[in-house]
Amino acid sequence: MGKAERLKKARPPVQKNSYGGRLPPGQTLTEKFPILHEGEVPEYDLATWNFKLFGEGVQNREFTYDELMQLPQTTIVKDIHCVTRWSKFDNAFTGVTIRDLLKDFEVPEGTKHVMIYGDHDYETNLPLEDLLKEDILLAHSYEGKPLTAKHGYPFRLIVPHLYFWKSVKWIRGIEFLKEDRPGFWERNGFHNYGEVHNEERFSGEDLEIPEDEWHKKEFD
Ligand SMILES: Nc1nc2c(c(=O)[nH]1)N[C@H]1C(S)=C(S)[C@@H](COP(=O)(O)O)O[C@H]1N2
Ligand SMILES: [Mo]
Repeated sequence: MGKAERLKKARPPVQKNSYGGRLPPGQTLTEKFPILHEGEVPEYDLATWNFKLFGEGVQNREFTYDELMQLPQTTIVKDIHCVTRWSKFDNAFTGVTIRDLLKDFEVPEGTKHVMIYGDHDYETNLPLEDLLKEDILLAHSYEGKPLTAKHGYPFRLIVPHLYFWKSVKWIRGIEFLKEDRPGFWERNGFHNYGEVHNEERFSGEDLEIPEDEWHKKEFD
């Protein structure tokens, strides 16, 4: 059974408090930081690590780790929401906003979507408009300390308004697309967009169920 199928079968947690609507429907608040991903945690040599912007009609750009660290630095404090039903309030992430990253970059005319790539072979799609919101961050630090390997060191994306599967860990590049294409979870039963307050969890038939499957998993 796939992950989307398992999540659909799980029981919803009792929702006692929505914190004035701040906690999206069907979510449970946690103070821990669960760790979820497919595959192995990558190891890197920062001297050879790189980050790429590419796509049809794009003047490809490549950044080294040092080049990214020299760009303007921003800290955002945001709530995060995982489709497996945990939410965590007030997370401080520091890094480079996508707006700053793309300041001297020409997005080709007609680009409507992007694919975000992370190791190992993870990908997720976003509308370009969402990528360009002011709080979308290429983050290197969490609560003032470098991201741990399991949370995405050296860089991860943070997309606060969508479920956390869109926040690619170990990010390596962004592809600019004229036409939308589903990413990994989007091909495996998850919603194409994933807005948290609308509960856009699954594709296809209407969602039920939550699961707090993260309880069985790792966290820190
Ligand atoms: N490269 C990569 N990024 C990923 C994933 C993954 O499997 N690989 N999983 C996603 C999912 S489903 C979630 S919920 C979050 C979890 O981030 P965390 O482990 O820091 O809580 O990472 C997202 N980013
Ligand atoms: Mo997830």
